[in-house]
Amino acid sequence: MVANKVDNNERQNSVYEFYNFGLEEVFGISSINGAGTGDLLDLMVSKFEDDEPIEDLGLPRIAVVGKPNVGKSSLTNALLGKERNIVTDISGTTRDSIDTRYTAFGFDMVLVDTAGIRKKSKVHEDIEFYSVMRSIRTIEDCDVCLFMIDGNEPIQNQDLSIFSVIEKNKKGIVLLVNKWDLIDKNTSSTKKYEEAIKERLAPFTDLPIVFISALNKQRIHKALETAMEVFENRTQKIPTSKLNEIMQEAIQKNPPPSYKGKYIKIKYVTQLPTHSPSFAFFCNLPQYIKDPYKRYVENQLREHFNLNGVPIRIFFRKK
Ligand SMILES: Nc1nc2c(ncn2[C@@H]2O[C@H](COP(=O)(O)OP(=O)(O)O)[C@@H](O)[C@H]2O)c(=O)[nH]1
Ligand SMILES: [Mg+2]
Repeated sequence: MVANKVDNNERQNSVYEFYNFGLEEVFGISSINGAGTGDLLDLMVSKFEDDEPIEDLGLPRIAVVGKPNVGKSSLTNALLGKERNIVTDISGTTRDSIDTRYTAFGFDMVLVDTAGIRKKSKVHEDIEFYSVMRSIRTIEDCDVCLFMIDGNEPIQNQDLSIFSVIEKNKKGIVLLVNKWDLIDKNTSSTKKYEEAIKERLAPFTDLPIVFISALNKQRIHKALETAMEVFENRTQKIPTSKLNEIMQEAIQKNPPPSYKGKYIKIKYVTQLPTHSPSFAFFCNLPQYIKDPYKRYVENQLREHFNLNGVPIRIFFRKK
């Protein structure tokens, strides 16, 4: 099927991309370096192609992701109101991510708990390697990630690596700061913590943050509500007329700087028919539009439209 083919190519590309930007750093996998890496990745991708989709009802897929022991399984268990056998402390065991349809309190979604993304100095066995890759696949296969960190500690490099995977895959993000029950609220305000996190997540800081306790079931429904808001933001289609009305004004206020005496004219903008919001700006000399201007355009889009929790793509194309 053609559609499948595209998906698989996308998946393969993102696997390669991920490998390039720091598989080793995140997972400590050094054993697949060197010659034959491409072959191994090909093999791995073809393995994924054999896997059957567990359930495809077209429901929003909300995945709980984060490093080991942040409380992912505790959250899914708290929401589902039952203990399921996915909490594991046994070193070397591997589990698939588990999909559960969640229909309580007016929600209808697939809740996905992932096996932990483990940091290890070396991963020898194939099965462990596949398990690590499944965590990436969990991110690739979902719509919105409940990206969970531990409120007891500053955000870690491993957290940031997971955040990059989500962002690079343009998935919706809700940041969940868990174990908030353990925090002495007198000395640590949410506001301070929020500012500190955003500093580390920059430049992508237009995302909702929910402080929760999976243990005490505090604000766990708020977490899901926020995930659904991000889902809506991510699937919205902005009418071209509205988009142009707003963005032309922003462009007029601050036009792209001319380059070597050449005047750059942005003629119109349209949202592309992609899964996550992408915008194409058509102009005479797209090659002369630099990053600072791209950032300006992105900030303007975020200011005028609700793209909270949604990484976006912006293209400048010749017209
Ligand atoms: N105090 C506190 N402990 C929590 C909370 N959520 C999870 N934990 C504990 O953190 C540990 C790891 O939780 P688990 O759900 O297995 O984490 P996972 O590896 O991300 O799935 C367990 O001992 C949990 O009881 C929370 O909100 N508050
Ligand atoms: Mg778990």
